Amino acid sequence: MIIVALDPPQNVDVEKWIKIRYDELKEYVQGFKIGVPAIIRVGLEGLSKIFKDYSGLLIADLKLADIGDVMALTASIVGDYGFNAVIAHAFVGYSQAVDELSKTCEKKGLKLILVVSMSHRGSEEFIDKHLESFVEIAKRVGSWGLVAPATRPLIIKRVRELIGSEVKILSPGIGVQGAEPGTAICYGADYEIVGRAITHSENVKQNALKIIESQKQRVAKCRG
Ligand code: BMP
Repeated sequence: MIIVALDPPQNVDVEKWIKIRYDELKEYVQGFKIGVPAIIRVGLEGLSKIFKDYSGLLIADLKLADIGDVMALTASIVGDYGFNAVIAHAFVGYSQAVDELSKTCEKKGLKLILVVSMSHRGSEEFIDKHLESFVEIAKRVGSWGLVAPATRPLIIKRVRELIGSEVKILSPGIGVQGAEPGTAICYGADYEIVGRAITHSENVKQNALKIIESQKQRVAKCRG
């Protein structure tokens, strides 16, 4: 299960870059995650045209971290342009923050995904110290999914123990950041988020298929 992170590099025709990757990959992956670089360059109007017929996961990764009203407004806007999931930070807390966002997500039919740990080393400086509280917030608001790092799979294992089996775990860090395909799923994740290892390669489709195959093999091994 793969979600492709579409983060276009600077010197490309962004809309074309995204469209080509969307067309080549949509049959093989479960979703696309669109981050700040693509959203600010293409705009929501342009993105909604590219993805208009897509029925998989379409995640707006703005990593919201604001007061509840503003996060709710932002989520509502991206929902109007066809996104069906949003990512927000849990560290802003429950009251007047994630609680309000979660209500709007529910109203708009958006899947809420909360970041409880990140794939870079700096996550250990502050975020990871509060892992259990962040998972608690996710439980309290009935979050659809959580982000936890493939680069530190023991965290995924811990998050899975804490959250139970219903909530989805999405794990970035496969490929360029060092984790092997399948690692996160073996430790309890549902989806592996893969960006540059697929999108910055010469043959996008071939590379995606290779990663999907290697994910399958690792998962088959770890599940015995
Ligand atoms: P890549 O596979 O190219 O390293 O991309 C990873 C993607 O996952 C990026 O879009 C990044 O914003 C996102 N991400 C991450 O790398 N670590 C996190 O902890 C959370 C993320 O959303």
